[in-house]
Amino acid sequence: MAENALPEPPSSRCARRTATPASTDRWSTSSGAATESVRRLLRLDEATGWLSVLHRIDREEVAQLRFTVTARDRGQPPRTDRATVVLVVRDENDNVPVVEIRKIGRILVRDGVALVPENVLVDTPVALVQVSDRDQGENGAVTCTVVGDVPFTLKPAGETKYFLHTSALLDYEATKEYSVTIVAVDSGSPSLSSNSSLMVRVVDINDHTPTFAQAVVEVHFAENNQPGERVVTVVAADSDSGKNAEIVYSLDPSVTGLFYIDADNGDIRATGVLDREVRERYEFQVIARDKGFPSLGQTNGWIESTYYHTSFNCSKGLMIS
Ligand SMILES: [Ca+2]
Ligand SMILES: [Ca+2]
Ligand SMILES: [Ca+2]
Ligand SMILES: [Ca+2]
Repeated sequence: MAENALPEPPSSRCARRTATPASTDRWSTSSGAATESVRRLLRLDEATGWLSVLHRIDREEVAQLRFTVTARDRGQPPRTDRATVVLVVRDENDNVPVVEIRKIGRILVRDGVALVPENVLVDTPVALVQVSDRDQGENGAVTCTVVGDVPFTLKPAGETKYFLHTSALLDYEATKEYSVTIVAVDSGSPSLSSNSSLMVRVVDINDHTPTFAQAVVEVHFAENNQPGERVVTVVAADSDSGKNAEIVYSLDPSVTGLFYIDADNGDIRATGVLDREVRERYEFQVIARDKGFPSLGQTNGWIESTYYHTSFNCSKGLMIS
């Protein structure tokens, strides 16, 4: 009989009489391990021997019922006969596929979010996708696919497992997160499907060095300045994020004592009073470093320096850049 058959419509009668009514006037099921389920789910018409369902039977709970029917006549002494009935519940496709997304390797996956460093190679597995479907046969055979234009793809890793791989390089500076939708479809007719989502957050790696807008800047600065007067401000940019983009400025040691720089904002100031007659030109480098660190030891000491060549002319005239 079919799973989920409605209780007791005439068409759902599922058992045949095991003896002719003429020779029978009483039916009963025998006691045994299955009795409780049998009595809960089935009804036997003692007069006719028709067996019908009392409740919908869920094959995923009860796949088969086996019981004995006894026919007894009214003679004295009564004579009986017994038949074993095996009722196999035919599967209906009534369960949608279930997808579970789990951690794999060193990629963190928690609460539907995977944290994937931007420097992973193409074809890196980022999550394990486990599928299940409680139905039987084709009704429980599940196929998974990734939908949409995302740099991830599924590769089968057994009948019920897939690895979610990267299919292109990631770049945190271009795209910081992806919503990956996985559709699971069973092979039932009609088929059932379910959608699951994994949010992939791309983790920044320190892969950009700070850069100055100009490689060389010439500044004309008036002599007889105030000590500590600002000469110029240099600014470098870094495309990374957080610490990977925080910049520390420093000066070439050759001008230590003559000029100093604010490590955070790039203001370069003259320490003392400059005298053009003593020296009229200073040329030195400015260094910008970011505060990035290697991620998981995959790169080695990503502290980059960028040199900024700066010339200062001390002149009576004022600053011309
Ligand atoms: Ca199914
Ligand atoms: Ca089913
Ligand atoms: Ca950086
Ligand atoms: Ca980066």
